[in-house]
Amino acid sequence: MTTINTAADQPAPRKQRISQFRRILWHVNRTDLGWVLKAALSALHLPARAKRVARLNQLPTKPEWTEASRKLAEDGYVDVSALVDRNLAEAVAAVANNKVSRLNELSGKQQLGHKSFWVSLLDEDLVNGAFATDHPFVRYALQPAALRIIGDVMHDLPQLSDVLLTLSQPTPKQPLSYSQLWHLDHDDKRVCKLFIYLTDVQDTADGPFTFIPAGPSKAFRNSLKSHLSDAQVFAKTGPDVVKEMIAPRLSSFIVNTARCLHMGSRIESDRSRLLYTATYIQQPRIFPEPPPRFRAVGALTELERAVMRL
Ligand SMILES: O=C(O)CCC(=O)C(=O)O
Repeated sequence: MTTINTAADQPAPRKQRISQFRRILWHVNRTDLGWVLKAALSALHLPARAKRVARLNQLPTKPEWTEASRKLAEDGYVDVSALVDRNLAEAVAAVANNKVSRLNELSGKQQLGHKSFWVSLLDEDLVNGAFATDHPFVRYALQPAALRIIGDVMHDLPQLSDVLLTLSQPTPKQPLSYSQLWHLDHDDKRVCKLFIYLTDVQDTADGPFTFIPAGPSKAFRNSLKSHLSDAQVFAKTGPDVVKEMIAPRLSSFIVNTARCLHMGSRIESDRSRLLYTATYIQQPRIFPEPPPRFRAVGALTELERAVMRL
């Protein structure tokens, strides 16, 4: 008897199997099943977790940081402008202003082309996709106040996943897209973002970061739909729960973007908005770990190394 192998009998090629695996993770991560997976992964790495928690406990603590953590845990957001290091924020702003002054040169080289309203200006600072750990954007994200406030919410030393500078510009006559529409972040189950406004955001025309606090955002959990219109959102919550982050330049805030439905960058007419973002997750990551985002330059503490997985 001759056996003829059809394409269907063949094992799926490795690349295809990986992408099927990712697709399953993508679905699981968006539902409460993701918490079961997260717990199982954490159980497999208990000694590493204990070490990270011990490191978190080495960080200094202050009553106002504890209060900020409580608010972040309860509402999903907190203004930390008065708690973070103003000099570090100024250093971030200085780098950002330099980039914007060279906008035409840099946007020509831009690699992240899919969001026309967002210009990524940091590509030139990367070596093999990684930031130097002495870069002001990384130093801001590593400050003890941020790590402690987010760490106390995650009950774990946070992992710094990425830092980003985005210039949002008006896109007249184009339909809203990507993060201009309402969404939750699904980088992992626990995601917190630390932002700094690097331009004044005075009113809606400046395209503020806009969100629904954690409580009313619960209505959007366990959904496989990615990006929602105002009509779809307001049909569930009404518009009154919406908060716009209207705040001056150098204001800094933390949002649990996995819990708070959010959108922004709806810039009108002649305005533009410059925003710094640091993204933190809790280890172990649900998705396979991406290539390193940071490269060690200068002296680093063990705690900082742990935060960046170096
Ligand atoms: O541009 C904005 O304000 C929204 C940003 C956003 O959606 C995000 O950082 O996840």
